[in-house]
Amino acid sequence: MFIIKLGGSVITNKAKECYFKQDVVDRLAVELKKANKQVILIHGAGSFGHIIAKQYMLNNGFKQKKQIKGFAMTQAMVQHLNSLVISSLHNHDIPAVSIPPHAILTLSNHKLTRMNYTIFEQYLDLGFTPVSFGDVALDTRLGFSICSGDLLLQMLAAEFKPEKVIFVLDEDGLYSANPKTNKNATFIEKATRKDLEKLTTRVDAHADVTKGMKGKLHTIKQIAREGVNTILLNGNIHNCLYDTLKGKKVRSTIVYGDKI
Ligand code: IP8
Repeated sequence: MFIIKLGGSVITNKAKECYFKQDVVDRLAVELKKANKQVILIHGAGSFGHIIAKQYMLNNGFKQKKQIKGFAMTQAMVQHLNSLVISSLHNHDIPAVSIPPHAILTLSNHKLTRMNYTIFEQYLDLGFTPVSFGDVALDTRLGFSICSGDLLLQMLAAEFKPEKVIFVLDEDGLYSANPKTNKNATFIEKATRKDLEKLTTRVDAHADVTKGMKGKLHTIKQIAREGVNTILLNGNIHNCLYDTLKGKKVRSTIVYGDKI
C-alpha cells in the first residue's frame, strides 16, 4: 500500500484564491488509475485553505469571536476542494471516498491526540480509495487549530507502515536550499534521516500556515523513524507519479527509512 500526498501547490494555484488545477488533477488521476495500486490519498489545502486560514489566524487557536466565521468558511472551502478532487478521481473510475479530518480526529496544542484509523482500514479492505486532506479541526487546548495533510500523512504512515510514502510536489524533490530563491541550491537524490538533520537549519520556511518546507522536512524525518521510505517527486512532470508507483526510477528524492 502507498500513502500519497498531492501537494496544495500542485493541485491549486497558491497565489489565486480557490484556483483548482483541473488538468493537473485529471492527469494525476489517470496515472493513479493506470498504476492500479492500493492507495490512501491525502491532499493539501492550497489556495482553498491557506489564504483564509492565515487571514483569520486559525493556527493560533481561538482568540477572537470573528475567527468562528473564518473557521467555518475554511472548513467549507477545503471540503469544496476535496469534492473537486474526488469528482476527478470518480471520472477516472477510481472509487474515492472522502474522510474529513475534522470528523475523525482531535488535536491538542497542534498534536494529534485521537484519530479513527479503523475507518481507513475498513474502506481499504472493501476496495475503496480513502481521500483525506489538510483541514481545520478541534483542539482541546486551543479551541481549534489546523491539521495539515503532512500531519495526517505522518500519523497514517506510523499506523499502516506503507510500502512507500510519496509527496507529489511542484519541485523535483529536495534541494540543499530553496531552489526558487537560491541558484546555488543542489538537488538531493538520496538521503537518510541524519542527512536531513543537517539540512533543516538551512532551508527557509515558506510563508505558509503549516510551515512549508521546514514542516515537511520534520514530517519526513518522523516517517523515516518508522522505517518507511519517502519519495518526493514533481507532479507537473507527466508520468513521474506513475513510473514511481511502478518502481521505475525517475528524477526524484528518496529518503530512506531507518533500519529497524
Ligand atoms: O496544505 C493545511 O493543510 P496543508 C490546511 O496540507 C489548512 O498544509 C486549512 C490551511
